Amino acid sequence: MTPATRDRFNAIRQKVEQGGRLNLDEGIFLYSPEVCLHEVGELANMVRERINGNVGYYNINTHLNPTNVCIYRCRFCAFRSDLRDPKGYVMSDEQILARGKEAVENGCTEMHIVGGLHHKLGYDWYRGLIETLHNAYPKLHLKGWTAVEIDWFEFLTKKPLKEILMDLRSVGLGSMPGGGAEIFHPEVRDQICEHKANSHKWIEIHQAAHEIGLKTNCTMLYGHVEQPYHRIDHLLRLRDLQDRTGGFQTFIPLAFHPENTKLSNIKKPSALMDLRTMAISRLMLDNIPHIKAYWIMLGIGTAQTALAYGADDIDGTVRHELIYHDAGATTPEMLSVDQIRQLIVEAGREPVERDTIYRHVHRDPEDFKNWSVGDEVAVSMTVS
Ligand code: V47
Repeated sequence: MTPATRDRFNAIRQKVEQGGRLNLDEGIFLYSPEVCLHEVGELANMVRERINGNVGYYNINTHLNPTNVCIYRCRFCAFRSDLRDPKGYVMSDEQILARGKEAVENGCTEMHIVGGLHHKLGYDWYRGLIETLHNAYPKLHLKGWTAVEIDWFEFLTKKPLKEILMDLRSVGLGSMPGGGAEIFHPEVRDQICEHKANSHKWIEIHQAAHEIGLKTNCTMLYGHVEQPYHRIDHLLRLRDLQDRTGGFQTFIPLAFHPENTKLSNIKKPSALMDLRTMAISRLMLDNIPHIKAYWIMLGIGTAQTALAYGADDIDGTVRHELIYHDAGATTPEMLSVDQIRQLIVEAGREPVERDTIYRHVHRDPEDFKNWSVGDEVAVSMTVS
């Protein structure tokens, strides 16, 4: 680093060590290639250990994408289909229930449910799917429907957001995933997904969820047409909502996968960019307890490394993931529990199984499928 860059970085280091909050300019500065990535990582690791100690969290989960038919044509998406495209599908109740059965038989605590906005299916179909699964498998946590879907339900039902969210919760929705956030800034959003819920709507929906006590996650899709300014602006909007509600559990930076998308001319971000984004996210989001290195998207090696660059969670064992695999992800379709624990151990962290809302999961050593939840995991958000 040049002396001027070193001085500026040292001032940031001091601020972070004292529990100070980084601003827009400081965040953008950390993206400059002349700022040593490994020092940014070391700083993020300090914050990560302050908040989460030496733990590496994982869960045992599965995905359900009940339809890929979608009214929107987001340019980064390889998963969606037109209504009459032979690739389009809608799962039947039997298929959906079979997935629930498979999940429970494999000891899953969570099902992550997202799909497309199907032109011909009403709100009752999306609601009924949650109800059917929950009635059949009440212990399975249903983390479902992104803010983009909730926005669509608002359009379909013309009901207030909180009413919709409470209705979904009453039939078994446990929490909401963080998808659909992409990049909030309109300079970027208008280029990649101009028609869907805008940043204000996404934030309004997560705020409504938090206000009724529904926990949610948040994401950022990076590595396409955005610049560092747009990424930091995005993180600050999330930080601002978290200051107001405290309802976000984990932030997941999502690296763009270009294959089979309308942006296939763009190169996938490098592992170094992934690690830098992970570290900067940890540093900017000083009020979000967890940062997830989603191994499906990062690849196993980068996800392991990310556990030393700010991340404390690597998502789950996963099954039936389609969004990334349709876009060229070369990661396995799933990991066994032994494999996921081993990769956390290899990274020098202590593997801890959590449920979706970050409670410890205890399993009967004689019968893996017999599990119960304990206390919430410990996080320390203050600097002593
Ligand atoms: O919103 C879609 C992204 C998201 C591509 O909450 C793509 O725990 C890269 O939100 N390349 C859905 N990204 C996935 C998601 C998620 C994943 C894991 C955990 C959680 C959680 C949430 O995936 C979409 C979009 O941002 N996406 N296509 C693509 N080609």
